[in-house]
Amino acid sequence: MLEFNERLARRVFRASRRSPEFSRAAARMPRVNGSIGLESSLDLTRWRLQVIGAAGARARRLFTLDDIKTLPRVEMTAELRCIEGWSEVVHWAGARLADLALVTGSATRSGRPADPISNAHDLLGYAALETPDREYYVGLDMASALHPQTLLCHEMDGRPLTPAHGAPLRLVIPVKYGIKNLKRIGTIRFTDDRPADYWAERGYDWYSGL
Ligand SMILES: Nc1nc2c(c(=O)[nH]1)N[C@H]1C(S)=C(S)[C@@H](COP(=O)(O)O)O[C@H]1N2
Ligand SMILES: [Mo]
Repeated sequence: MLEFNERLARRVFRASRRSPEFSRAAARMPRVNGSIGLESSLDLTRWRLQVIGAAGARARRLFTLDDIKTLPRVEMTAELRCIEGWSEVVHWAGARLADLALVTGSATRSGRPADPISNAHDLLGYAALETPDREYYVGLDMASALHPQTLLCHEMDGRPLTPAHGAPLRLVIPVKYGIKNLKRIGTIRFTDDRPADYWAERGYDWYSGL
């Protein structure tokens, strides 16, 4: 049933269909929810975001937080919706995952910058994200990963992310439930194989679209 729903949802998914956004004044701080993959200590001076593309193409690149900050800055006030039944409007700042894919060329088979409109067949199928210790991991379909509201965030409510909310860098993806909004990203891997997903392995919906 979940897979049937996913096929339907993916057919009607459009990059132009946006999750609702709100005024900055409507934003609150959400509760801390989930600490899987955050329990081990993290040396922020040694942290790097590892981005891995298809084998053969430019395979592996490392980014510092300052590198991420050179990408166009995006601010967004959107809802974080947890599958447990609560939601909160949150103000975020960061960079689009699509812009990182553009710079690195790691989301395509050819190694060229991702171009979902005129070169869609060159895109790999999925993005796999995991914490540095690999304890928490999520899989995303490529259309959702490259959606314009899918952000790599380093600020929340106008301040740097706190460790409990995913410092130094977390995923914010309002077209998905909270479970996909992975905190403390270590690695982003683009692949044609459907990635493992922590909560899908425990019976939740792999797609988890909103
Ligand atoms: N690394 C990691 N990321 C995670 C989780 C987690 O347990 N570990 N929980 C997820 C869930 S279920 C939700 S609802 C959101 C909550 O984000 P918040 O703690 O910033 O409110 O983080 C998501 N990202
Ligand atoms: Mo959640």
